[in-house]
Amino acid sequence: MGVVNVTPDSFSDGGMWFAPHAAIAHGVELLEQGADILDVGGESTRPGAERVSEEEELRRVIPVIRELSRSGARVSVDTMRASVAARALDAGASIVNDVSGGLADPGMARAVAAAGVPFVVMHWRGHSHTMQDRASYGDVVAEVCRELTGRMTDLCAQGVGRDQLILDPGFGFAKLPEHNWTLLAHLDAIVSLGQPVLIGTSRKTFLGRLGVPECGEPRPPAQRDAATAATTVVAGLARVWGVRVHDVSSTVDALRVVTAMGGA
Ligand code: PMM
Repeated sequence: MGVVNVTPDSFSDGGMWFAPHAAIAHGVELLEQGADILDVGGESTRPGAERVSEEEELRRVIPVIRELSRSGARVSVDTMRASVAARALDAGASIVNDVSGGLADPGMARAVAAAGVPFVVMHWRGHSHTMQDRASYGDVVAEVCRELTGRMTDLCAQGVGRDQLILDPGFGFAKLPEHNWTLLAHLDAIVSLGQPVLIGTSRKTFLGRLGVPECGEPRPPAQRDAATAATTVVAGLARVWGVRVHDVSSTVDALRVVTAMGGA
């Protein structure tokens, strides 16, 4: 899954694809590099980010989704708003990726149930401006599994089909670096919940801290792709369904390594 952020302020590529034509061209490039799905989002979820209005989110994503879908791409919409999800599906998207797993908007479950499309349910404990205050766990793997299971129960009770659900442990969302590493080491626990699993480690800060002294600044996001590819190998070996990444070329190579090993 290649990331198309139509935002001025995403942590890793904010502003680079903000104009619709730039976002569309970037999406086409990611497809050429081997992306199966393009994830189009108009709201930054980096730690501390403020929300954008619904109108602005629609203005950012709908033309990009319409054009990329028209050209044959499989598109997911990265949104926490039911109204944006519904409009995106009308414009050609076929997957809803909600980092709040349906918690941010009480109308999301109904919208996704009515549409019958795949729904990415990410582990989430609150909006970006406060989420890192909630990064407190006794056993992060057990708690993420329990909270994702709770979301599944709740969503199914609201009419969403179990076969629609894709689970995501939410790397970087209400997680400290040690939580991210523990989750990466135990992806099998998330996979064993029985649903397809998506992960989004790409260029996240915990990777930028590798090899940097504790008091130093993390490496800039564009220098985190080799570490991202290493996490993709881990994910592939754990048999996750998908990886959400900024750099598709290195991801495809990483997955080729996993596939080649599988055939050996
Ligand atoms: N991370 C971001 C945005 N959307 N969606 C899913 N399912 N999983 C993630 O980990 C995730 C996401 C934030 O990263 P970005 O600012 O680079 O898009």
